[in-house]
Amino acid sequence: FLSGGAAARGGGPLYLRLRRSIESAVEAGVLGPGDALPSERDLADLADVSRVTVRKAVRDLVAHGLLKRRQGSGTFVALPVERVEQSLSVLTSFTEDMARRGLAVRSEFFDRGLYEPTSEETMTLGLSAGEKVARIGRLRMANGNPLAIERASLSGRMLPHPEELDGSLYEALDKVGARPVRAIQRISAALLDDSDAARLGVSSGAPSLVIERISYLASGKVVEFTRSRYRADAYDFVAELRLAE
Ligand code: 16G
Repeated sequence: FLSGGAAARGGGPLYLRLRRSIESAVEAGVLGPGDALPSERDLADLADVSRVTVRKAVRDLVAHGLLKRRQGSGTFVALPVERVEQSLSVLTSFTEDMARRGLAVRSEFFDRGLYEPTSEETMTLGLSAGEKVARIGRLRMANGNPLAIERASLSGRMLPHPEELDGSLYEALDKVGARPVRAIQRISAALLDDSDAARLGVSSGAPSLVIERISYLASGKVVEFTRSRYRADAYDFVAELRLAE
């Protein structure tokens, strides 16, 4: 797939040209999911570029999720992510959703603390004067695949120690009798910015589904205002529709 050398094709820096050649080979099916990439030295010979150039192109493609490195055995074309479906008609947590599918849940926290609320948070959560907001920022993964970035805001009274949250938010809320029973969800589309794209392992500017959930207690009090960004290539929302009565 590199016949004629990467340098022979197109313009721009060599490593970008090599990157494009590898991408085209995967798109055309010349290199399939799970296939091993030739060694760094072979790639350099085939494409007639230096090993530094090969390293740069491969590092880029690993960062963008097209290639995966396996310790000790080389670099492979990544397997396509399995799409996950979430029902739009039941109020469940991410942990419950993934557990039901037999997928292992893991979250990486990038934010956990009490803050001065923004006016949007004060309004949406109905915070009283002087009340802090608890913020939880997480990268959410299923079977090791990053699926979504979630930023949740809750009243500081409802979640006074956000830094102690380790597992499921809904489970923690359940323990204090504050598990939401109703939610309004809004879904829109947006392109990922550089930092969220890097966290999700996709290229910046990749599409995402933005989901805003405001959830409520039976009393009508707002529990959470959560803005999530789900990878558009890995997530489907499914709703059952019935004939109007
Ligand atoms: C879901 C909810 C999110 C909620 C979280 C709790 C959507 C779009 N969002 O991801 O609002 O905070 O579940 O999950 O479904 P946890 O109990 O696993 O922390």
